[in-house]
Amino acid sequence: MSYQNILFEVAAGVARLTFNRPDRLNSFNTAMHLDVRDALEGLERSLGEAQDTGQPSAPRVLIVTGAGRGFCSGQDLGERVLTAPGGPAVDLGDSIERYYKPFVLTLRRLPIPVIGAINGVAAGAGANIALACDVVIAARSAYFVQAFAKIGLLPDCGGTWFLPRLVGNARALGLAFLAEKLSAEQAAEWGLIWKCVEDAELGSTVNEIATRLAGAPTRALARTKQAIYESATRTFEEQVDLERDYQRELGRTADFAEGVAAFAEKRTPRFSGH
Ligand code: T3D
Repeated sequence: MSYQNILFEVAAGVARLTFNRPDRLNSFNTAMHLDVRDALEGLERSLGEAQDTGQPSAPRVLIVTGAGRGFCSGQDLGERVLTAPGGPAVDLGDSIERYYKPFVLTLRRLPIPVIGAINGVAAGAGANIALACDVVIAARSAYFVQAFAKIGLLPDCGGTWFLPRLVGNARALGLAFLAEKLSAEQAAEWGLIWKCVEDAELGSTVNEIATRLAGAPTRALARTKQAIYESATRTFEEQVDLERDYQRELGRTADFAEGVAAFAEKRTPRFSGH
């Protein structure tokens, strides 16, 4: 399937979604939202079918990245010019409900790891779409900006949820109020992202991690992702109970049998993802 505003490819178990409006720093207009939605709906369908049928060809990892010098600069403000004084108001809540919310919820819900490959500036919604990915790797020249306060908005796409949890209230409020650039290196030091790598190494690092994850026990990773994200709303005891239930389920998978057999035979496991 080819799209006007994104690239979407699947190869060797790895799906790659590339925001592709480089002249607008990959900001989101409605057409790009629709492309992203279509691609992710297709991906979720194929993952559901793979789970039902045991089909081996479904993607086992998703990479999200941007074309050109930016990752994503959030909402295309060209589509918001009409909200200037005197113009008809655009319902931003509607835009979030229709597009941004389903997008970030899908990234969190996908039963495969999502790698954010942050190739350049991630601003506004773009910064928080990056944080909605499971493993975030940024090029040294990339940076994050909670640009919202500059235009009279608050961090969305989960920003007010991610930031305090990842870096604490003091840094969350500083980032949101001041809308200053946070370098990739500082973001990694603060624990906002997994790691910062040299620009020239972003592609190879991301590909290496994607290849490893595409050969990992996918169902175990899916339950790990779910358990970690769900921990925000559970007590310690509830969480241990959840781990018990998921472990019971994982103990019945082909990948667990393969992992134990490979250990006993002192060889590398070949996980099928089932
Ligand atoms: O509205 C709703 O639906 C509600 C949801 C809102 C979510 C949001 O994301 S609100 C926040 C929107 N985003 C921003 O406020 C960021 C705006 N952009 C910037 O602040 C800067 O562009 C950057 C800090 C990201 C990068 O700066 P710089 O100096 O590297 O690049 P630049 O020159 O500003 O941008 C390059 C071009 O991309 C430029 O166009 P030109 O002059 O070459 O024709 C610029 O206008 C365009 N561009 C960058 N970001 C956006 C954009 N055009 C439209 N919308 C953008 N967000």
